[in-house]
This record gives sequence, structure tokens and C-alpha cells, in this order.
Amino acid sequence: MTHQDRLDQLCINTIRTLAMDAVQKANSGHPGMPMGAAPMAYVLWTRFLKHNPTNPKWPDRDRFVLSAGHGSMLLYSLLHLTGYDLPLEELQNFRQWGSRTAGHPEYGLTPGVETTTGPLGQGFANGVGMAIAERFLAEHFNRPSHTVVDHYTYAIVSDGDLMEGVASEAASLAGHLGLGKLIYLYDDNHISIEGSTDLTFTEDVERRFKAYGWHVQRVNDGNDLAAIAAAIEAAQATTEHPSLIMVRTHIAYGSPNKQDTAEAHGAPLGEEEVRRTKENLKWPTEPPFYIPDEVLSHFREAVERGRAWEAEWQARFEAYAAEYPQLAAEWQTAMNGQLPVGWDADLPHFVPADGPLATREVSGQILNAIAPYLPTLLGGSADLAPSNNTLLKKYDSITGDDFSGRNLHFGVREHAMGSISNGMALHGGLIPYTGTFLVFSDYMRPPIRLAAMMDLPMIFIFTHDSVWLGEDGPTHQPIEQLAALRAIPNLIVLRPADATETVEAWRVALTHREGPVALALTRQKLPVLDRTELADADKVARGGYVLADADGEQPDLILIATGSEVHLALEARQQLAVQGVKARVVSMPSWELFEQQPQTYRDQVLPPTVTARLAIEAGVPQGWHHYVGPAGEVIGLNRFGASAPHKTLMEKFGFTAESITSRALALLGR
Ligand SMILES: Cc1ncc(C[n+]2csc(CCOP(=O)(O)OP(=O)(O)O)c2C)c(N)n1
Repeated sequence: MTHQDRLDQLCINTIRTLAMDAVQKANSGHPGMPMGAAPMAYVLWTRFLKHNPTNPKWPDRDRFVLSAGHGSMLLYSLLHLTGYDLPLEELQNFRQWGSRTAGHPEYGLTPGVETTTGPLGQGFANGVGMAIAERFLAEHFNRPSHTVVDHYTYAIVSDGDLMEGVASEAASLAGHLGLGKLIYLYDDNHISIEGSTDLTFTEDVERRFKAYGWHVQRVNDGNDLAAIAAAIEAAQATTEHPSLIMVRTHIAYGSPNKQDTAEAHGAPLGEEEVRRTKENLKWPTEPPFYIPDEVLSHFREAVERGRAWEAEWQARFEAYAAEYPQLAAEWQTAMNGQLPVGWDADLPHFVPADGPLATREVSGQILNAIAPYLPTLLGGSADLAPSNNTLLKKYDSITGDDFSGRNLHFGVREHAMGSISNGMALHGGLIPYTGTFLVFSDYMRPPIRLAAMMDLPMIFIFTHDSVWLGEDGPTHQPIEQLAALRAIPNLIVLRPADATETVEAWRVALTHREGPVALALTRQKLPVLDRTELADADKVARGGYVLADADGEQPDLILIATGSEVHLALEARQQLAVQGVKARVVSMPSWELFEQQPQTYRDQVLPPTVTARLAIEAGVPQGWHHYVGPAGEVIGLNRFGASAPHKTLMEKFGFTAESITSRALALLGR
């Protein structure tokens, strides 16, 4: 054994023992995965990963995703050892209240964590998004002999990751696009929670990934550092295909009784087994969390190396900025997540004569009006672009050979579309958007939830937002989807009532940077409301506003509606006026934005003294009682839809001005 070999072993065993000790102390967690995957992680982090521990946000760093997020102690050990702002006490407080070492890696909580992982498969797909972002930004910003975007995206993925459908969707697209700078290490340990992967996972992963168009290699011994390094080098040299390196590892490597068993997956090894494992690894049994000095100083070389890398990049960037000042400024704006001044110069303006217009159609006009001002606005649809109106008409499609276009085609892969777009947002520099039917938001729920958890400024476009899509019938008609989206904390759901509100909804979507926005847009045409008679739509940003009032007097009744039901409420208001009933119409495009308003504003819109309230929305009534109160009622849908023309459905389901009027009169006891 050379000195270097001995040092390598010490470093790897440090990762293993830190994981064992932290899980043991927390009495909870997953020791096995970090113990098995430590060698590949060590090789990657000390010999390949271009990162700067003292500036985790250096824009051109390599991205590293621990998709098998349950092995979080692997990542925390690496972050601590290589010199990120994650002191040893944080590792000793693993999984405790207030610590920065949560059970699964959390983006925004721990410096150096690139994405929140834990739900298996998500990290896999996030990495694909990061690699797409890198390639798009490189294409857009790099110039001959001026390379400012040039990095790899690495991940460690597990059996569970590869079993999840979302990984298949993402792998298929990554292979199709030939993402050569995407390199995944597969922790092929043959164990998941219920036991051997022989129970459920016997497919030929190698041939599967080759079929997707990936470059696949095998490392038969997960402790063979030279073989791991050689495979990573070969993966880097493969520029036209993403790479999967299948590394045969052993869960809980070194544990005399738990290695290669599912028992080591998700529970502490136990005091006694920890002791025996340390003995087996020729490690001092005391103290816990022991880090030999030479190990720390070896890992900490990452700090100087990282500074030098960033400094070298900074010099490159300055030379670039000198030659291309405008591009450099554009880059800065994009990377800072800012909108260029004047981005909204060409936002369309609508008057009633422009209508009727479907809000999806208006959304398409808006996208095309802002795209020239937002060079890194990048998105697409899951094969529904013509229906979702997500196409940027003046721009080409992105293909495996050419990333100069602006239209991404996700294929029929909603789940991966969401997760990949999250990865694009996490990378930075892009404004990602997605498109599909509202009913298929169910297929995207995991990434929407994670976007909300990570405060990602995602824009999720959902069209065909109600049963009024008509003939496609119940399978395509969203009923509970609005309620389901509203249940996600930190997600803003916006359902604009007409073209003008759609413009304002998009304004919110682009300027809201602290979390995702879901736009619910109609398939069918709606009248463009007459803003000379009604309130301005700029109050969309307040979530709800008085659209039409009862002529300065206290209203007898408040009609609250969203989206395509608002114009019906306005018609009902007129019918009620004929009957001597003074009704106020509140347009409520977003509950979440309304809830953020001061109580005084909310009370102005919904005066507590007016208890006769009727909410109208073509979806489950769930949640509306909060706004209509005990004396109010909801016109909603408590059943799945039906296949029929939309006008027929509106009559059958009681969504006409006449039926709203009679419900209102009944509510008032008339
Ligand atoms: C979407 C999702 N489903 C279920 C789980 C619960 N879970 C955590 S790890 C795991 C499987 C573990 O197998 P593997 O990925 O091979 O990890 P290893 O046992 O090698 O650590 C499961 C089912 C999860 N984290 N995410």
C-alpha cells in the first residue's frame, strides 16, 4: 500500500464512520448507503467535482445531486470535510430540530445542497434539467474562445431511483437529447427496503439504459478507486450521450453482520455493531465523529482548489465581459434571477371587441410577446403545445443536435417535465415553464410540491381548466385539481377570468420569485370584460377584488367567482338588479394572494356584515366555505363531468346566469 492508498482508505472510512455515528446518535437514518457508496463519492468529490466550498453558488460549478436522498449523511460528510459552512456540530445534530442536517437533503437549508431529494427519482430528473440548463446557457452565452458556461452534472442514484417511473421518463429524454455532460453513478448494491432487489428489480439495467441512448459502463468492485476514476474519465470523454456508471457496491460495507442486508438500509447499526464495524475497518472505536487530521487536511484541499477554479473562471468572465458587455450584462441579470428592464413593454392589452378569447390563447400571445425580452425563458409542453399555446412561434425547437432554439419538447412525460423543469430552475439562469392540461397536474404533483418546498420560481401552465372543455369527457375534465393544487403550501394558483386578468396573472407569475405559480386557463372562449365599466384588473395581484359593486351601497349579496365563472356572475348580478337585489361580484383569481392581503383589504372586499354569499366555481366546493361562511352557499361540482358540448354541460350542471340568479334569490329567502 502506498501512502496515497492509505490516505484514500482513511478518507473513505471517515465518511463511513461519520455516517454510522450520526445515524447512531440520532437513533434514526440510513447508514448503509453512505458506507457502500463512500468510495465512489470520494473519488468524484476529490478528483473530479469542480466546486468551490467557500462559494457554493459559483455559477459554473459542477452540479452534484444525491438522488438517493436517504443517504444524506454521505452528502453532509462530504460537505463538512471539503470545507463548506457545515460544522461538525451540525453532523452531530443530524435530524434534530433546528439543525442544517435534515433527514433528507433540503435545498436552501444546507449550503452545497443543490436540490431537495428524498422522494426517489426526483433527483435523477432534476439532474437532467440541470444538464439541459447548462447546455442551453452554453449555447446562448458562450462565444468562440470565450467559454463562461461549461460544467458537468453528476448524481449518485440508487436502485429505488431507477425503479421510479419518473427516472425512466427523464432518462429517455436525456438520451434523446444526448446530454453528454450528464454523468450518473449508480449505487448498484442489490438491496432495497424489503430485501434483495431480486424481489422486484431483475431487469437488465445496462441494456435498458443503452436502449435509452446512454453510455453505460460497469465497475464490478465499488472499492476499486482506479476503476471508478477511469469510468468517470471515460464518461467525460463521451460527449454525445449521458453516462451511467453501474458501480457494484455493498450496502453497509464493513459491517460484519449487516453488510449486504436490508437491515442496514434504514436503521442505526446499533452500538455493538458500530463498534465491531470500526474494528473491522481498523478504526478507533472512540471517540465518535473522529476525523484524522491528515484526512481533514486532504479533503480541505478542495477549498484552495475551489478558489483557484473560481478565480480562473472569473478572469475568463471578465475577458468575456470586456468583449461582449451586453451579453455579460444579460448573463448577470439572468443568473441573478432578475427580469430585464422593459420586459413587459409588449404585453398585450385587450378590449371587449377583441373577444371572445380563451385565456389559454391569451397566454400564448403573452408568452410570444415577452419571449424576445426574456432570452432565457425556456419551457414547453408535454406534447400538448398546440393546445396549451406554449409554443414560442419565432423560435426553433431544441433538438439533440441544436440547442439554439427556445422550445423544449418534453414528450408525453408530465412527471419528468415537472422534475426536469425544477432542475432547470435550480441550475439558475433560466425562467422555466411547463404546459399540460389541468387534469394532468395529478401526474406532476410530486415536482410541484417540491418546487413549492424549495421556493422555486416555476411557472406551471395548465389549460383546459374545467369541465367546460366539453366533449373529451370525465377523464379530461378537472374537478378536484384546483382544490388539490390549493392544498399545496407556497404554491400560488391563479385562475384568471378573462384576457385582461390573464395578462395580470402572467405578470404575477414572472415577478413572483419566492415560489411556484400555477396558471389555470380555459380551453373555451370567454368575453373580454369591459374595464371601462368594471374595476381594473391590476388587483389580480391582490388575489381577489371587487369587480362590480352595488352602486356605493351595502350589497345584499356577494357573488364570488373565479375564471370562466366570473362573467356568469356578472350576468347574474344584472338579472338580480332587475329583481331589486344589489349584488357585488368579487373576482377571486387566487386564494393564496388574497390571503396575503391585510385584513382591512380582505374586509373591504368581503365585508363581514354581508353574510349572504354565493361562490361559483366549476370544481369541488371544498375550501370555498371559508369565504362564503356558514350563511353562504357554493355552486360547484361534486361529481365527475360528462362527455358533451360545453354549453350543454353548463345547463345540466347549473352553471348559467339564470341558475345562479335563482340560487341567489333562494339564498336571500326570496
Ligand atoms: C418516491 C419514494 N417512495 C418510497 C420511498 C421510501 N424509500 C426510501 S429508500 C427506499 C428504497 C431503498 O432502496 P435503494 O434505493 O436501493 O437504497 P439503498 O437500500 O441502497 O440505500 C424507499 C422505498 C422514497 N424515499 N421515495
